[in-house]
Amino acid sequence: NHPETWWKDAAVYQIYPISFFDSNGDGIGDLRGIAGKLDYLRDLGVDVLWLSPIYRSPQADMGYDISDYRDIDPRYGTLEDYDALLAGVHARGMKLMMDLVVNHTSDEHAWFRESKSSKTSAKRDWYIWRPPRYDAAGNRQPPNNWKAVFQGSIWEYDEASDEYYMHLFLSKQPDLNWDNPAVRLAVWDLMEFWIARGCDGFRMDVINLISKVPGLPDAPVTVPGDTYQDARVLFANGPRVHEYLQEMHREVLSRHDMITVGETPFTHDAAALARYVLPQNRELNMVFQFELTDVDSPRGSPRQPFTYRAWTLPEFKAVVHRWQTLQRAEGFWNSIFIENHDMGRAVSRWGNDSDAWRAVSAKMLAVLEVAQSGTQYVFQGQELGLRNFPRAWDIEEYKDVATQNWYNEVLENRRAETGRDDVDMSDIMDGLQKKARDHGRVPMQWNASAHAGFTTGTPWMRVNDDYATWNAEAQLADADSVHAFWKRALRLRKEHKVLIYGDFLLLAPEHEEVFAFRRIYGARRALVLLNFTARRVAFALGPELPDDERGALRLALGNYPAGPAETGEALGAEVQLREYEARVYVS
Ligand code: ISL
Ligand code: CA
Repeated sequence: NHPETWWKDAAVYQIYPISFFDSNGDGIGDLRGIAGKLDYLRDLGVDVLWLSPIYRSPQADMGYDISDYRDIDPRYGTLEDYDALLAGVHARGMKLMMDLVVNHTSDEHAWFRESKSSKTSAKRDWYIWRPPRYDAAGNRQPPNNWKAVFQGSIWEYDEASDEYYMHLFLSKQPDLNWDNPAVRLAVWDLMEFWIARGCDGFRMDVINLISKVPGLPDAPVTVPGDTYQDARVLFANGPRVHEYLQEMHREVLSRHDMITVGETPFTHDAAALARYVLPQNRELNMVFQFELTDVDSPRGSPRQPFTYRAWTLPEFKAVVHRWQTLQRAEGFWNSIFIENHDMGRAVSRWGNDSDAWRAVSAKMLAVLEVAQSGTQYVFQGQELGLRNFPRAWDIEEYKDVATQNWYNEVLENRRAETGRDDVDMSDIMDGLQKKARDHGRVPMQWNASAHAGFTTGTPWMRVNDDYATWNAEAQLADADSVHAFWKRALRLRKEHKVLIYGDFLLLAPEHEEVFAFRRIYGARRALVLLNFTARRVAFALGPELPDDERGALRLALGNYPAGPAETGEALGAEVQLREYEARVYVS
């Protein structure tokens, strides 16, 4: 049921181009900068690079607002630089995925300009236009009450035509109308453009939002009094999304051997998300589901971005378990990730980023990742155990429009409620310090020189304060570093296919300190023990572990330097786990 395939074995490394490496001193990472770091990536054990968007863009949302799908943004380079980068990637036996952002374009895209130009324009129906509604008092209102992901209404009024257009994100990101077949053809065509240039796969931005519910009914009122309401249940997994992805598969993907992953936020419905992936449906290889990285988010409506909720290990384990065992018999395939450019750093959320425990807990989280079944994703800097920037940083240091809009909305509301200017925003700053998208977007920490060696100029965003001691150069010189550990962990995964393909069996689901699980692949076995606390824990291995299996298991990886990893020590009935200790046993 699980034929081994290159894209299942692959370790994918996500590059956030603006912050990876600046080759020309303008403070902005670029394609030549990436090309200069390919040996670093290959040495780490990376098979596939995924580049966040590099297309021409006004950068209202860091390139997730594309004004020309067939060109490189000048700040990143040229099409020639792209070809040279791709050649360098392929020469090292690696592959390259592009970010396909086609739920929406920029409002500066030629398609939208034409659509907006008049109600009778040939491309009017390429976007989602609706007339106003009028309330009882005769005031003009948006067509429905949906709240945009980045706050405010999803509708922007166009004076000239007296209509509104839909944007689930910023008003500078109008949604394409996928119900129009001409739009779909245009998307297939731009995919072929990049495939012809040699790209090997696509990560598809918010692909579960492309089909809108007919009639665009109002969302249920979850916060009485609020003008705009949380509409996630209405905009995720719309009625025709599978029809469209099957068409994409038929028209484009089936003709090429590619890696595809759909980003599917705003729902945790596992059965609904499995439909995108099950091989018989002929859609995508896998999706990014966010149930796990939402474990520390408030439940229910309204959506509260960047708000931290204390989580427990049993609930975290239950989510991992659900996805690891989801419809495996039918061929479901997972993507394994715990960081990306839209969230805080893993060590600061799920580990312990204090100086004492940062390295060891970052390694423990590396084990959590490589020991799960699925395609492995590593976000830039995760291999160094980079952590969130400090609470002391001012709101001005946060560059993300989602952060700014959230902060400003709360600020205005509090000012209106209290009638004062100097309202307390410390709780919002606490949430941002934990969860803002900005933490994944600070410049990469290459060495101890000025600006972490990221640029010789002035970086577009402030570099995290700890770069002098915490950087790639220092870690490459240290056999015990987080980087060295990730390299070993990625290699171990390749050597023991049980880690990639094996069945997943959760042990001690209610244990509040230790995450323990078994893996089984044919005759091969693995046992994984992770102590999620800064305490020593004695963990009893119960009767779930058969005696012959216990006898065959040998320690293959551990995150304590002089630990039993080197001794090949066999398993006792009780294991003494040190603070944040992680162990992988294999047979
Ligand atoms: O970042 C989030 C919280 O503020 C997510 O809800 C995010 O908006 C969602 O995962 C969709 O993300 C993707 O599409 C966005 C873009 O801003 C993100 O960077 C991208 O990953 C719109 O294109
Ligand atoms: Ca540059």
